[in-house]
Amino acid sequence: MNIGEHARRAGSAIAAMGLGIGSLSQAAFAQAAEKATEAAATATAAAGAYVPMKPVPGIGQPVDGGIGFQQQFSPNGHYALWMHDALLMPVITVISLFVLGLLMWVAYRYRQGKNPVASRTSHNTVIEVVWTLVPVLILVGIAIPSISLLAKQYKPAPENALTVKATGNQWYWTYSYPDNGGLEVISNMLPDDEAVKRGEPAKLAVDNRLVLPVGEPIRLQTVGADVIHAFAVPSLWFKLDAVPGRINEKVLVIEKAGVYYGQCSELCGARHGYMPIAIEALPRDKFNAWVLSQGGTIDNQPKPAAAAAPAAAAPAAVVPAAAEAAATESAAPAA
Ligand SMILES: [Cu+2]
Repeated sequence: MNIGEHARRAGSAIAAMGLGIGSLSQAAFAQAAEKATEAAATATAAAGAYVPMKPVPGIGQPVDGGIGFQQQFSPNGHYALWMHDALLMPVITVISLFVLGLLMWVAYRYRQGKNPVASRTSHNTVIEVVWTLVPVLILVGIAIPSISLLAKQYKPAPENALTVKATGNQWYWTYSYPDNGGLEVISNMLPDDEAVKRGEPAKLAVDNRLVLPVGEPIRLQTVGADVIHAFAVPSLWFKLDAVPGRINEKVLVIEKAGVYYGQCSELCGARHGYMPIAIEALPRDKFNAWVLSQGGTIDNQPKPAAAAAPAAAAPAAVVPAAAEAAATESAAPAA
């Protein structure tokens, strides 16, 4: 059973109880929620030890002879790939062919041998209006989806999202999980023979992967420990600079469980090409089991407070009605 679901239900149940028993204090509620989370975590720990997932060939990694984008596994990735494949490429192709055709036609039709007397035409209002208006319309047509893609990429993660921080070092990555007891993972590239032995692509496989839950928004933060690096995973449409002295953040949603490879994408020194990224996306319960197996905790997750929030908001809506009733009641004896 999905642990998030489990504790959410537990949280809602407790919240409902809290509604019924008005005397149940906030602290007692928090304690009860914590116990429910603990119980869920223990159940998850018993579910089984973590075994690194095998990657699927051609998924989440480059393919031989590939010239296009990798298959996408995030909502922004689908949108951006659609924009590239269905909008930009056709527009570029049509314009390039049109200009090429025009040039060839002019060079042939108006060659000196066939056209000894050059035209003296210098203005043509219709053509001038057309060649101004048509490019403007094309650019507006591109700008609308382009700006909306930008907006989607800048949309911050929801408040209760899991936070994970990727730190670029010369020349490896460290991943920390502040929501999971500050768990930290150091990730180094595997030697080629070891990668191949494990059925993974050489120069992309790592010893310890960045394990993330699938199907939920993740607040992925990046920072550089020494120089500027960039955290980039093509199949998740994710690229974010890791700059010393500042934290960048972007939301990441991975739609499907699997292994996704990426690389540092900012020239960061001699071994820039040897600090790959390997993300393993797991269902929530398996992710929690992995966290526990690494010595982390499930404190902020699975968000009993977040699940209780709508329930907690409900009584607020009820209050005015209750107050109204009380007011009527108190007014009644006076009448
Ligand atoms: Cu780097």
